[in-house]
Amino acid sequence: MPLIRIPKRWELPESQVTPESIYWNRRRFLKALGLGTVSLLGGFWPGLLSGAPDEQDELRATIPPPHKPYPAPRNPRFQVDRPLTPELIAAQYNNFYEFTLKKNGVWKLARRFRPRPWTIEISGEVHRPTTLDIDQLLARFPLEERVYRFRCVEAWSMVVPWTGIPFKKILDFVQPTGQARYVRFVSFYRPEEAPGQKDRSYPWPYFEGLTLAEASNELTLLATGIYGHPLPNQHGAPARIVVPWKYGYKNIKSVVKIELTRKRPPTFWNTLVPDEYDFWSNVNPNKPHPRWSQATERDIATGRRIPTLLYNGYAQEVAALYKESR
Ligand SMILES: Nc1nc2c(c(=O)[nH]1)N[C@H]1C(S)=C(S)[C@@H](COP(=O)(O)O)O[C@H]1N2
Ligand SMILES: [Mo]
Repeated sequence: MPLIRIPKRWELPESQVTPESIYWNRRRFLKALGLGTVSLLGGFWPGLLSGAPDEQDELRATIPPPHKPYPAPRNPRFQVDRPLTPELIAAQYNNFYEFTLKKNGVWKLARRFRPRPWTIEISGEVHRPTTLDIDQLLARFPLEERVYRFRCVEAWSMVVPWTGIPFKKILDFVQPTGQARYVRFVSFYRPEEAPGQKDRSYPWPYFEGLTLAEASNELTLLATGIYGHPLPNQHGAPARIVVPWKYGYKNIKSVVKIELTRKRPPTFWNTLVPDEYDFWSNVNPNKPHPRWSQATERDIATGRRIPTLLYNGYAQEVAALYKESR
């Protein structure tokens, strides 16, 4: 029985992108009129609009309070010349297909997900294979905060402060063998907690990969927090990869397994739609997606279109990794 099906056009669409400023402004406007969140304009506006009046408080409740070791010291070397995306905007606009394909529905469905206890197994071509409990990991490696651009292949973007561990430190700890060339990442499989995983047309669990050189780059983080506190479930609690020069889908969430390999590992979106999503997936304004341009992107906070930068603005850090324009 075939489990893999080519997703329909609407399954990773640019068209779902709606500027959040419109949502929040409209909500404020309706509140001022005493109308709450009655959906005056029907289907024209995104789904969150039809929620209860206290929905913003419910959203805020998904954000874990800061506790040790948060907030971590900010690394001043990583700044961005664009304002930070407001936290609640980032927290209600997610791609996390394990829960739902609806960006503004992820935070609600992810509330019953339990990111603790949690272990991450690191195996394969390493001298010190290990399984680390997430809290052991947080105790063993120092955290730092970095502000990065984040660019989804669907042409929306944001600027967020991640808290995480430079991934190179974890690699140094497990000691890759001389045979290691790639790093494979795997997410959780818990269909009871993640309703999207009941859709067997996707090859769950989500899987991704990087070359060892990419994984060792100074930009690559294992992020465990955002905005100075632990990751809320919708952002990939308790730990996800952040590779800011690549499209969003390379930034795999809720990682349970990391394997160093000799061969290039397959990746989730490349397996599903090989013509549209390649292994590299470096942000490149000059290389259009087969179905839309990548020259510009929409800031999810302001709704404004801005130019997309080569390697998402990180050419200085990563261009040397690529001989041709990948
Ligand atoms: N496990 C898993 N990781 C994932 C995804 C997913 O569906 N499942 N979506 C990816 C995509 S397409 C994007 S754009 C980012 C979104 O991250 P954010 O919701 O924290 O902004 O997560 C990426 N990581
Ligand atoms: Mo994405």
